[in-house]
Amino acid sequence: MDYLHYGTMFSYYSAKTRAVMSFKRIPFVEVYDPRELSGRIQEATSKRMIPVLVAPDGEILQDTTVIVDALEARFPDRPVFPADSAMMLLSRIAEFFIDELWITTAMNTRWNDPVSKAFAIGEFGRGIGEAHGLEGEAAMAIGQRVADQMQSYLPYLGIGTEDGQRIASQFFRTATLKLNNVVGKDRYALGSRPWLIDFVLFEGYYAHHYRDAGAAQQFLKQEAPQLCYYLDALHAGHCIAPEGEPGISDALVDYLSYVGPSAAAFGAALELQAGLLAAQSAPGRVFEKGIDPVTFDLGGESFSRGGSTFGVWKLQRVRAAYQQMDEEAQQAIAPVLTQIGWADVLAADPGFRLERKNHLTHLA
Ligand SMILES: N[C@@H](CCC(=O)N[C@@H](CS)C(=O)NCC(=O)O)C(=O)O
Repeated sequence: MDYLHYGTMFSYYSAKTRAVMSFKRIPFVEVYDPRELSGRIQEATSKRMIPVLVAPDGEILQDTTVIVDALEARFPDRPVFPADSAMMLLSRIAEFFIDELWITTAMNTRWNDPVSKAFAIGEFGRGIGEAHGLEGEAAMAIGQRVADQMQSYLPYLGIGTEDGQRIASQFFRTATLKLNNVVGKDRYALGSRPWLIDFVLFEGYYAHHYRDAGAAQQFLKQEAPQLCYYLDALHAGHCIAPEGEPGISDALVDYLSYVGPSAAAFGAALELQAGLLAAQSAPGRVFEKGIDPVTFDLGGESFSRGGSTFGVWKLQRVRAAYQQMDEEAQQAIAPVLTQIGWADVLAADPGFRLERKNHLTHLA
């Protein structure tokens, strides 16, 4: 039996795990079964989220970070983790950024553009409504219901106001033009073949900006054609030759120097708030909490949005990758970390540690 990947083409996070599996040439089937998701999968993971990966032996893996870590250990051929600790650190930084902050731009593109919104509601009807065994208007009504739920997150993501939408749009456009200088045909973030950082960037663009019809898609096709080529290649990762050593280009540093400081500022602000909550919580306990909006600099403008202790766990995971590096490697990458705005947050000691056990964030 093959792996079962519970996900959809229009889901932001599913793109990361699907592309990794494709690159690794792992046989898998993508399914979306609402009964399974609300039944045994939710029971096992305490969440109703996609993607979820069910292994041939029935093991259930939830969360893209957990899934990719497990796949890399089980399928070491065509690796996606660079052996070089500095390249891995940059990949983890990008992962925090794309998973936790860049999603704001993807939700903005999808739900605050009427063309994209209409397309997404249709996709939800076809993908989710029809999976419930419904057709036509009944399927579309389910699509509308899920769409309403997704749009209820917009204020939390900082894009419920016109000002927030404008700042997120500007950040999307500037970052995208810079990334378009990094990647292209046979050109990945770290060289001639993809690594984790590329699957993460693919997640950041594929389902919303690239796949939804609308203004962002037009912008990508017209202004960022190299990036479009790259996204197509990663969608068919099994065809990519795995040769080449990773390296850091000036164009990548330029891109990271634009997005990096915003990601670090967001992470630091969330961690500060999580520290206040941790001071009132018992160690060893489940620590899954929302974090009220924090204000930070996004692409040069003041921006506010909420977060979660889960996001802080992911930030601390980046810091752990830094702490595991030997001193020589830390010193060699120090100038780049300073340039991309991550030196301080990686060196900080927040005074508490989060861990993930049984699919949930815990206070250690
Ligand atoms: N941290 C999770 C995030 C997964 C996630 O948020 N998935 C979205 C779809 S792209 C979802 O299932 N959302 C359901 C909801 O928030 O109600 C991961 O990396 O897998």
